[in-house]
Amino acid sequence: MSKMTAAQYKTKIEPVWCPGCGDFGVLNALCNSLSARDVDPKNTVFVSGIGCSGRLPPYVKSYGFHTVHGRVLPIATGIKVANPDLTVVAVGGDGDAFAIGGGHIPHMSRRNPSIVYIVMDNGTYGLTKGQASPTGPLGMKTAASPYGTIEPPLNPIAMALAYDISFVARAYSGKNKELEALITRAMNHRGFSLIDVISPCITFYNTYKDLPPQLAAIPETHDVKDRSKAFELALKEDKIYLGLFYENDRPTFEERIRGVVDQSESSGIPRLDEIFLDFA
Ligand SMILES: Cc1ncc(C[n+]2csc(CCOP(=O)(O)OP(=O)(O)O)c2C)c(N)n1
Ligand code: SF4
Repeated sequence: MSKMTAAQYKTKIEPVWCPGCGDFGVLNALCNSLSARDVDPKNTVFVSGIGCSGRLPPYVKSYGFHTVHGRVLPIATGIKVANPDLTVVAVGGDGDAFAIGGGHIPHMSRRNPSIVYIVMDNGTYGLTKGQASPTGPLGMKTAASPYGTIEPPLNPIAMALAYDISFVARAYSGKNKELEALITRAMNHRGFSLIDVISPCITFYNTYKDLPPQLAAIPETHDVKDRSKAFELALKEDKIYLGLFYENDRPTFEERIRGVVDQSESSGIPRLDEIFLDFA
C-alpha cells in the first residue's frame, strides 16, 4: 500500500475549534508526522482528556478514546500495557495535564511507557470559557479571577526535568516544521515523552503577539543528555526555549512488565487466573 499523505490522516469530521486556535497547528504537525513516519492507523490510538484540545482524537484517522478530565495518562498506559505494539499518543490541555491530572506525571516518569504526550498549553481553560490554568501568569484577570490570580505559574519543563521524564521538549504551534520534527523524534523514543506545545487560545487568552519575541530555539550545541544544562535553559526568564531539552535511554514499562511475565511463567507461583479457578 502506498504511503498515506498528511491530508489522508485527517478524518472528514470538521474541527469545532475557533478559527485561529493554536490546536489546528498541532493537528497539522501531527498528521505530517504520521505521514512521514508511515504510521499504520490500525495500530495507532489517540487518547485524550477533556478540554478543547481533548477533542483532537476524532480528527485523526486512528483508534481514539476521549476519556475523562485529567485521566488521559493512566488510560493511555493501560492501552500500551494491553498491547505494547500499538503507537499510543496522549493529548490534552495544560489544565488536564498539570492541574487535575498533575499527580500522574511523576509516575509516568517512574514507569516510562513508550507513550507520546502532547500538551496543548494555552495557559487557560478554553473549554470552560477562559479560567486561569496552572501555566497562566500571576495576576491573570479572567471572569473567575477579576482581581487577577494570586498563584504564580508552574514551569512544565522544569517540572518534567525534576521528575526525570525521559524525553522533554517544548514547541510552538505556530512553528509547524519544528513541531513535526519533535513529534517524529518523540515517536521514535523508547519511553515516555512529554512535548509541551504552546498553543494559543485566540478567544480567551490571545498570546499570539506577546509570545513570538520571547521564543528562541535551543542552541544547537546543547547536549540533550545534560540534565543540569537542560534545567538552566528551562529556568531562563528572558527566553522561552523551543526544542528538545533532555532525552535519556532507560528500560520502558512494557519491557519491565514482559520481564515480570517471564519470571512468573517459570516461578511455579500460581497465577491469579489459576487461583480464581479454585473458586469457580
Ligand atoms: C472532573 C472534572 N472536573 C472539571 C471539569 C470541567 N472541565 C472541563 S474541561 C476543563 C479545563 C479545560 O482546560 P484545559 O485542560 O487546559 O484544556 P483546553 O480547553 O484549554 O484545551 C474543566 C475544568 C470536568 N469536565 N471534569
Ligand atoms: S476556546 Fe480557545 S482553546 Fe478552545 S477552541 Fe477556541 S481558541 Fe481554541
